[in-house]
Amino acid sequence: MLSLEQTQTLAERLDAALLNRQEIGRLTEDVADLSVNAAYRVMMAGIGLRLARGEHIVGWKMGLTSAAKRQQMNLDRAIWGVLTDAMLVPNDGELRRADGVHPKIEPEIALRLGHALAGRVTRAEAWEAVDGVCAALEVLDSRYVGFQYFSLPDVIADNASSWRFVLGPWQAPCEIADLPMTMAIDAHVVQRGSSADISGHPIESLVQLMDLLTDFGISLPADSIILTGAATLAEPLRAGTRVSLRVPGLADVGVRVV
Ligand code: OOG
Ligand code: MG
Repeated sequence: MLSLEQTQTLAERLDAALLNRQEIGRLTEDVADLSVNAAYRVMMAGIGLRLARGEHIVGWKMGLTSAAKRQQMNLDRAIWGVLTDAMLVPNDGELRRADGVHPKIEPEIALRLGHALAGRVTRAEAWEAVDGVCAALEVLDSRYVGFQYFSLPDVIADNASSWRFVLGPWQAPCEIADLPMTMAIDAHVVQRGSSADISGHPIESLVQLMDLLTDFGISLPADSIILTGAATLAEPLRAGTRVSLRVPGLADVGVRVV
């Protein structure tokens, strides 16, 4: 088992990589037996460092909720990470490519909670708690060399590769079971998927998140934002482009990369 001191040291290593935009070797190169649970503790210690710098937790992300992404990363399970206010880019705002190392962008659906949620929930209970939905873009940027981590503990400790996110305008909960999702870079469609590719249904990602968080005694306050996971593979982010996501029934979301 990882001591508190070791947990903190690994979190600081990842945090320094984030701040200095410097790739580092995988944690499991040093700690071969890093477990999934220990990796989540490293992640939370890293979030603690950000909170100490004045950031606030605004939500949670689910990752690897699509079969295509699990296959691409050769990992078999959905994972969660934390979203802070410093990671939020305004809709159609500017994102500096040079602030990242090797960022990639992916199309998602976001949910917002109207009231707090604690413990395991059914799909119906999860949906009842949702008071807003929107199209969203997540920008990933692994802290590991070449965006290669190969193992669940490595990517979990690295806050599930999360870096930035963009939300479309919130709207009242509507049918989101099987919406086409089209991501474009400038005028070129680069990824097409369906909201059904997200855990079968995006609300299932929230059910899974509550399941996973129960093990850590974490509950979600009202107003929490949930990124439910990508519907397709991610695309490299290039300066001088605009990335947009169209989901019929939801308002468009976009970001300008400079
Ligand atoms: C892990 C994060 C995956 C998603 O939406 O599936 C993720 C990664 O791809 O590095 O955010
Ligand atoms: Mg994602």
